Amino acid sequence: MNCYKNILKAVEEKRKLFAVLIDPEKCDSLKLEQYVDAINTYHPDFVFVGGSQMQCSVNDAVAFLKNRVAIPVILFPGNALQFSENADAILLLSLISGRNAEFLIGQHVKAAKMLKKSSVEILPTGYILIEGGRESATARISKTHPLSIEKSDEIVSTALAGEQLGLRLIYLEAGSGAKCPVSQTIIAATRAEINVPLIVGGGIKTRQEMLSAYEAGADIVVVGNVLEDNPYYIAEFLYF
Ligand code: 1GP
Repeated sequence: MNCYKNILKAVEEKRKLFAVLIDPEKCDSLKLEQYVDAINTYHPDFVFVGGSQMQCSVNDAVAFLKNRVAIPVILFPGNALQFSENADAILLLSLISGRNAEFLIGQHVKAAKMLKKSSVEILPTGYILIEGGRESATARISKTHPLSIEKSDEIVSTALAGEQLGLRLIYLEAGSGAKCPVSQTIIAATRAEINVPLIVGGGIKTRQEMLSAYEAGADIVVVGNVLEDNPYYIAEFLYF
């Protein structure tokens, strides 16, 4: 399976994609079973696994999921230690909205040799943190400031620079549990300038918010927080 090719194919066919984000730190085995059941019932396109806590271990959760779901399991790592050989792919996130070298390239240097040896598909991703109405774990841990929603030009230029550097996906992130998801204006302005697939996440709680993101030009919408209490809430997004 080649995840990137499948994403490009979906974009070409104008098929919107949906990813469920699971933070293993916030799940016991019963909750993971519920996620599996909900995923196998409502068929999202991907499951992303990761958390922003440094000590978060993803290996067990990835192995558990790989044995039970047919969709790609993609790592969404908070740092270089969050790796599992069992995953199908890894979003190799460079936090291009920030100026903390550790999250721009430092963690990547630490992981580079391990990634080269592994068969996990690498998805180089420009990760852009945008104000979401409250301080996000990403901002706190990376010690970077999110880009201001008042400066959509800066957000667009950051995305464009990421694409020019060769990053193959751009991720507009309002932060997990954001009060306000990334606005349609910002998504549309970014979409108008870049050609690579666009991921949008952070604070998306309703089907309407998901549809707004798609309408503005998101190719992949990511939802995590709102499913944590009840994974079957996936139906809100995928049961038509
Ligand atoms: C966070 O973009 C993801 O990194 C998803 O955000 O948890 O708010 O859905 P939520």
